[in-house]
Amino acid sequence: LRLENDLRLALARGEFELHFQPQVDARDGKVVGAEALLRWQHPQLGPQSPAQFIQVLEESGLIVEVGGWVLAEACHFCAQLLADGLVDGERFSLCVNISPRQFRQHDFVERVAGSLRDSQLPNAMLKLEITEGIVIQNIDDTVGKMLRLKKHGVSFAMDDFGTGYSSLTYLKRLPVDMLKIDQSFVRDATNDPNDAEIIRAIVAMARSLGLALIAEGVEQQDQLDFLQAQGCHLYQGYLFSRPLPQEAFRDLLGIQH
Ligand code: G
Ligand code: G
Ligand code: MN
Ligand code: NA
Repeated sequence: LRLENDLRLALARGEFELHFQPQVDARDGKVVGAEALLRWQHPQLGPQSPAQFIQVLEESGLIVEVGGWVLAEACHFCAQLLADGLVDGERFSLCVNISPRQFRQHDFVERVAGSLRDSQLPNAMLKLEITEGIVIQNIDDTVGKMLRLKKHGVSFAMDDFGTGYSSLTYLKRLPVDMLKIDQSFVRDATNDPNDAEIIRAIVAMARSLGLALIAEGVEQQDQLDFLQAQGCHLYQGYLFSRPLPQEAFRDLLGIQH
């Protein structure tokens, strides 16, 4: 309850910020996207990890307000990158994590459309990361909202893929555009044959369903080599870059140019 109250105050006091982790196409080394990741700078305790507080936001319902702030802030930041000529509007995607409770809001579609309108970010640059947790609640409602957003030009990535139900039935019904291979499989891909096999299966699945694919949590060259050999080309992980504060992310794009 103490944490919940601190989080409420954090929003009011502007203690949240967003970091951005680059997503790289290894074929030409270009930064083709970024995932917005929530950070909380507590005035006394210093940086707090979302791993510790996302669940409290979700359970208290505060995630609706905080998630709204994340969307607005991320869209605004990305629109500025575009205006400054630092990203290619045709190739760069802004990825924003959406929690189940946030997605279930009856006006979720309108809220997303509102953030896009206010920021003037081209709709096609926004990609929403959802988890299987969202789907299990109510598949018809989920598909309905996704289709309405896709009509606006927004796309979807299935986050942490392989860790939830990963039912093929769900995947076939869901209008997702991209699968994100969970970092737990990437971590042991080069020394656990089961994880290597799971990755092969996910790559095959993405290919047969015509979905884009990105691997998360790539930290080592041998992991990258393995994934590339399987035919995965997009990466997000410490091998390329940690999540960066806004200024550092801008600098990275500037160097690339
Ligand atoms: O950011 P890591 O850097 O520590 O994130 C930890 C967890 O918090 C991950 O599961 C990530 O998806 C989640 N997370 C980070 N930022 C956000 C956000 O803006 N919204 C939601 N719903 N989850 C987030
Ligand atoms: O659940 P989700 O996939 O949204 O969370 C992304 C999380 O993964 C964030 O906490 C981010 O900081 C973390 N992350 C990104 N790249 C790496 C990496 O190479 N290694 C590890 N251990 N974590 C990573
Ligand atoms: Mn994510
Ligand atoms: Na993930």
